[in-house]
Amino acid sequence: LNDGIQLRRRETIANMCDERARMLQDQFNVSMNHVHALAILVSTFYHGKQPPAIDQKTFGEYTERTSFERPLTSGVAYALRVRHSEREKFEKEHGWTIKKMDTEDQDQTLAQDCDPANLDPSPIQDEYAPVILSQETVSHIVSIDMMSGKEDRENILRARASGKGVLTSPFKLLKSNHLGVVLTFAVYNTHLHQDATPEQRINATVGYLGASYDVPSLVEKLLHQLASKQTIVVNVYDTTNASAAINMYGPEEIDTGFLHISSLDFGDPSRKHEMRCRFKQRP
Ligand code: WA2
Repeated sequence: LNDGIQLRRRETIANMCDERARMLQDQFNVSMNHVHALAILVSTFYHGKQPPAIDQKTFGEYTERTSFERPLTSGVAYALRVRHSEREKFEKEHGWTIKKMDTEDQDQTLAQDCDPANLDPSPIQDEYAPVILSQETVSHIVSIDMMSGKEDRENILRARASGKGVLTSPFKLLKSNHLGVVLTFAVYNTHLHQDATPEQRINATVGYLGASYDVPSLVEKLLHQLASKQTIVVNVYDTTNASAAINMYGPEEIDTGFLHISSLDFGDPSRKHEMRCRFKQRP
C-alpha cells in the first residue's frame, strides 16, 4: 500500500514539474519569436528607409504597446554597430558620447548612478555597439556600448556569426538585483541565405536587437498563476557547465525526498537549462 502512495507521489511531482517546465519553455519561445520579429522590424524600417522611419519615440511606443507579446522579458533595445572610424560622426549626430558599461558599481540604487550621463566614455576599440533605441523599461542602457560588457559582447559576437537567437549565461543585469539573461539577434544589411558563412554574416552585420529577462521575478509571476506554491518547490538552473550549475530561480536546494528534473529548451543549443521540483514536505 505504501509503495502505491509513493508511486503516486512520484507521478504527481513529475506531472506538475513537466507542466511548469513546458509553460516556461513555451512562453520563452513565444517571446523569442517576437524579439526576432522586432529585429526584422528594425531592419525594414530603420535600415531599409532613408532617412530611417523609426526614431526613439516610435520604437519606445511600439515596444511598450506590444510588450504583451513578449512574456518574461523586462525590456528590448537596439544597439547599432559603429566602427571606430565612424565614431566621431556618430557621436556628433546623436549629441552624446558612446559610454562604457559600468560593471564595477554593485550598488546602482542612487538615481545618479543609473544616469548614463555619469558614465565614462568607452575607451578606443575597433568597433562599438551603442544602444540607440529602447523600450522605456530599459532606457538606462541608451548610449552604452554593449560590447563593453563581457556577457553582452560574447552574445553579440555569437549572434552575428550564427544568425540565430543566442542567450547569455545568467548574470546580474544593470539596475537589477537578480540574475537575468539577455537574448540577442543580429540585424543584417542584406538578405542572407540560410547557409551564409559566419564571415559573410559578420560583414553584413549592422546592429543587434536584444531582450533582457529578469528570470526570478518573471518565473515567480508565471508560477504564481498556478497556485501550487504550498505544495512544491521549483528551481530553474543553467546547467551548461554540468559541474557548476547556476541557480537562476528558487531557494537554495534542501533535500525533502523525491526530486524530479524536467528539461527546458530555450532555443540556444549551446546553453542547457533544467527545472528541478520537490514536494515541500516529506510524506
Ligand atoms: N539589456 C538590459 N539590461 C542589461 C543588458 C542588456 N543588454 N546588459 C546588462 N544589463 C541591446 O544584445 C544587444 C541588451 C543588449 C542588446
